Amino acid sequence: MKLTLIGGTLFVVFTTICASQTVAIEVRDGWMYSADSGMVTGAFMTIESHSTVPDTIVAVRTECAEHTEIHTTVRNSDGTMGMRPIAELIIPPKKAVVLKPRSLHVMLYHLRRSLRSGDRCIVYLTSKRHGDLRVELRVRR
Ligand SMILES: [Cu+2]
Repeated sequence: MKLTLIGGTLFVVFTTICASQTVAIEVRDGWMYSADSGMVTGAFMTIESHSTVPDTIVAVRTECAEHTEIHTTVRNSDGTMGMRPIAELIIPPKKAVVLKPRSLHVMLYHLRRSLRSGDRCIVYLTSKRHGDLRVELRVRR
């Protein structure tokens, strides 16, 4: 009886630790614009930290596209908007970083297949602290 109780307590402690690790960085609301095979498109999502320490996204990869980059949107000296790649995306502790049109986004180059509204594409963000984070992108028009 005593052993069962200890076992139960250990189990609860163990699952609590695991649960808190899996939600340290939560990625949600992933979506991307539809595009034809071979084309370029943008992907968006919310990356929320439940952690007390900063984390950094250092890479993005997907089987949907041959090449991916994290982009930020900038205003050019002539007033037009442009974008440029960033090597790392910092996720501050207890904050949400929102990737959205005309702001931060993931650029998918040379799609391996046409992606239409309703399709799905899986993307992996590589976090310095938590390894690969899986994100399901819903394709929208
Ligand atoms: Cu871009």
